[in-house]
Parts: sequence; structure tokens; C-alpha cells
Amino acid sequence: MPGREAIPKISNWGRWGKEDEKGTANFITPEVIAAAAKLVKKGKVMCCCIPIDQVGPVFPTRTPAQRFMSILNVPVKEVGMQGSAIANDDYITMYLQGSTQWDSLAHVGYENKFYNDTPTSAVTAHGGAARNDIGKLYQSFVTRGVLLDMVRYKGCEKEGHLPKDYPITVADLDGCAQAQKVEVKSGDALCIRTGWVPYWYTLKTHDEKEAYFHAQPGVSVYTAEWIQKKEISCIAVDNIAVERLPSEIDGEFIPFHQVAIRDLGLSLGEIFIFEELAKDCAADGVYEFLWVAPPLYIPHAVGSPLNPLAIK
Ligand code: UVW
Repeated sequence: MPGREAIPKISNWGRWGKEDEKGTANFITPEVIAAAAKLVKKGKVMCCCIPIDQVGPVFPTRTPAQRFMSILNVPVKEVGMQGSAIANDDYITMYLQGSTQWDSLAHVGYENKFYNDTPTSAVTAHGGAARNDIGKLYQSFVTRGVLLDMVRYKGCEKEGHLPKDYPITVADLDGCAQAQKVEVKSGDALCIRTGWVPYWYTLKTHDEKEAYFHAQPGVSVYTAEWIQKKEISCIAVDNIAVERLPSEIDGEFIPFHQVAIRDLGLSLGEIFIFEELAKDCAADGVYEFLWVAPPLYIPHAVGSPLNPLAIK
């Protein structure tokens, strides 16, 4: 297996100025947004996230979300307010990386740097990420979305997912787009269906669930140059880590994260679900849509859950 010298050496540092913290989200221009809005034809909204609950797939270094009631059927007059109303409040504790999520540009780096020459000292225990945080993208990821349905393209509909450690190649991306008669354009959100998240919900045993995280279909590290050339604004995949695991690089756990997030400034979206969208696209043959998927506005956070919508 090749070593880290095989990781593509490409970069968008400086492309949008020295101070830029948005990376490839800059490809989403006002013209791109206006054109994407015109893709809404039938008024159909499809949600592409999993529920935030205790049963979804969460990487083993993290814990599932927990929701608590903080007040329960409380008459407001008992807490000093007037009237006959009763009220409920609740709160959650969760990893910002523990459900359908965007990785911010402060999530992964290497050699002491994050995207655009940002030193690791920009992220602190007290303050979180002073640069490249997900809060900088709170108005982003409204653009044209394109679904590449790899499950269908590779003839895996019966299994419902790609083989467990399948690396999606440039030839697959081009071949799938061609088969679906859709062109990937500058500013697009590239959505890739692997079927891996729906597969999670079929697993029964602890061993099956443990193995699930260590071998998964995803994009090959060698797609990074294609992604840069296509000027994709963000990538969302229905798996755990976007990239294929185990990695194709000896001694590196997540080499695609390194080149994509740190070198290109590409926001990675994980744990999406595309089953309803894929069905709809197969039925009408239209694989493009308005994609509305901003992160939550959480200044200094290195990731965010979201409720992504594909609208046709
Ligand atoms: C993995 O779970 C491996 O990826 P991320 O840290 O981006 O969530």
C-alpha cells in the first residue's frame, strides 16, 4: 500500500485571499444560487438527514445524543407567571459530529495547520475555533445539488449498499454522472449515495455494528483532484466518513479528510440519507435539485448538525 507521499498534493490556499475561512463554499455565487432556485419545478421537499436520537450510527469515539425534559407539564403560575398555561422545555447533549453533520474547516488538519495556513493554535479548549469554524458558513450551502446514485449505478440495489470497503473512483463519478445524464458544475453540492447509513439500521449484533465503522464504502483519496477541478462547493455522503475506510494510504486513517478539508477548504458532510431522494430521481430521471443545507449558527464550533433539504 502506498504511503503518505501518495496523497494528492493540491491546494486552494490563497485562492480567495489570505483571510478566507469559507473555502470551496466560495464557489456558491449569487448566480449559482439564482440558477439553483429555478430547479424547483414540482414543489417536492425531501429531507436528507437521520433523526437525532439514540439509535443512529455514531462513530465509536463519540456518544449518541441525549434529550432531557427540563420542565415537565409545569403550570406557569408555579414559576411566577400569570395565567392558566402549562409548559414543557427540553434540551439535548450531543456531539456536533454525532448525527448528519458538516465538518468545518477546523475539524481536520495536519502538520500543525488547518485550511488557509491557519495554525492549530487558532483552536483552543476555552474558545473553540477562532478561525475556520462552522459559524462562518451559517448562510452557506444553498446551491444546486446533484445526486450520484452509486448504489444504482454499480448494480447494488438488491444489497441496498456498495460493498463494504468499496473506493469510489473518478471513473465511477464520471460514469455515474454520464449514466444519469447530469453534469457536475461549479458550485454544486455533490451528494453521493452509498447506501451505508441505511445499512446501519439493519444491523443486529454488537460485532456487526463494531465492524461497520472500520470498513465502509466511500470516495477514494484519489478523487481529490477531480473534486478540485469540478469546483464542487461541498460533498455530502450517506456514510460515516465520506472517504473509504480503511484508507488507501499506509499509516493514515483519514487521508481524504486531510487533503479535502485542510488543503482544499472543502466542507465534508457525513451521515446523510438519500433513499427518498434517490427513489424520486430514479422515477423522474432528474438528478439535480435545489439544495438547502446550512449548518446551525454555532460560532467557534468545528462541526454542526443540520436538516438538509433537496427540493425539486
Ligand atoms: C469519522 O468519523 C471517521 O469522520 P469525522 O471525524 O469527519 O466525523
